Amino acid sequence: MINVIGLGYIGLPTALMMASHGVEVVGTDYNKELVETLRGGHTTFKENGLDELFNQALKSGIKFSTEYQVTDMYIVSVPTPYDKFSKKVNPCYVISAIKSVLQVAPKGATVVVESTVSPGTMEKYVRPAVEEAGYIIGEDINLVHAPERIIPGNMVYELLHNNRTIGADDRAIGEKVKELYASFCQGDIVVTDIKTAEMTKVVENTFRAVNIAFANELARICRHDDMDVYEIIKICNMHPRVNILQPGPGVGGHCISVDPWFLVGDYPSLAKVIDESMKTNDSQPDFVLNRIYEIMKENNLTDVSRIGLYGLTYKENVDDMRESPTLQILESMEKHLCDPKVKVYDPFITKNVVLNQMHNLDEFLESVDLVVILVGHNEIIENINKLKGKIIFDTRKVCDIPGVYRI
Ligand code: SAJ
Repeated sequence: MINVIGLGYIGLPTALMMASHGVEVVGTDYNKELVETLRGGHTTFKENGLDELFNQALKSGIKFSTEYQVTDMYIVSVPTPYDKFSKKVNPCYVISAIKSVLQVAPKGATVVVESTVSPGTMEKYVRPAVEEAGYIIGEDINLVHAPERIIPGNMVYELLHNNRTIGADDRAIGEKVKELYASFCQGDIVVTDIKTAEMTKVVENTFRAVNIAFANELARICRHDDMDVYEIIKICNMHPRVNILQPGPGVGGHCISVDPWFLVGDYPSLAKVIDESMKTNDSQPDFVLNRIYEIMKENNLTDVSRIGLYGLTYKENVDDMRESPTLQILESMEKHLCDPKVKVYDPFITKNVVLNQMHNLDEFLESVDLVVILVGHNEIIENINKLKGKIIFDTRKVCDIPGVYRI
């Protein structure tokens, strides 16, 4: 039996995937309400194919609990927040999950940490915590790091098809964990050491962050001299060895906007390109806000309440608002305007989370003159015709109506 600890964005789909491939799984989370929701037959967030996978896993007998189970294999998938000032990872949830595992785990059990951690976290924080608790690593308990790599919006497909990395002290333990993941994963699974596994995960997300920062910087250069950044990137990407990502209103989510800071925090004098890239991405919402003010001026728009921000999530077709560029824009507006009367709408966010939030696309569009597309949800792409007659600022290049403003 496998006990998956932490049933959030990564733990839940992983637990469901294993269960639906014949593995006996108990998912554990300390959040009673979340466990009750799952027991009641409902998923806790929206994701392509998640509900179908959930039903399959239920049929295969997956169980949910607030209790840690007695078993020989644990997968820990709990949040790893980072300290905004020191830029370092805060491994407190990983450590407390492992300490709880130790209280029930039989001798020789394996704990696989899937949560993203900065390189060296297992060595600097997790090992000492286990040893202080009186356990011998490699005898009483085995530690493994198997970072997740799935992208929100396409998690179910990527869980099945992505290649994976497993970092273990002991090759045989690494192979045992590989066998478990191979029960559902059709990609290649590489077994390496723990620190390499930690580093690869952070490097992958850093590569993407730096590439997006490059695209955002190009957007600023092109705006300065009125060039079309999208056309330029499109042509450059026709070169066989160039692959530039897209500029946008900023970088959100809990991965690309966070993980690269771990390297800056740990190697401040070495991680220069990364530091600058993160600063560029973090200042992109303010760049977009200035653009909104410019467009208002150009169109003699003075009534802020006739401006509509479309999209609150960090990217398209997900319901996750962590580090969302829209929230950052609203925060900056608040600083400038005190009470931003701007209207906000997102089809994925049904609860009221910000002021002047609307819950119907038609009503939202009727109430504004300038529509700022901050997230390219399918809904807006399917309803592009409804934008005719509006002033449109499209930060995601999803709308081709003539006269549309771009980043
Ligand atoms: N974004 C751009 N321009 C682009 C692509 C993305 O501005 O061309 C923005 C998005 O709008 C979003 C942010 O970047 O605000 C991050 O979105 P994303 O789709 O690039 O990535 P995440 O954070 O949803 O998922 C990433 C993935 N990492 C890589 O692709 C290297 C995923 O595979 C990881 O599993 C995930 O981080 C994670 O959990 O670490």
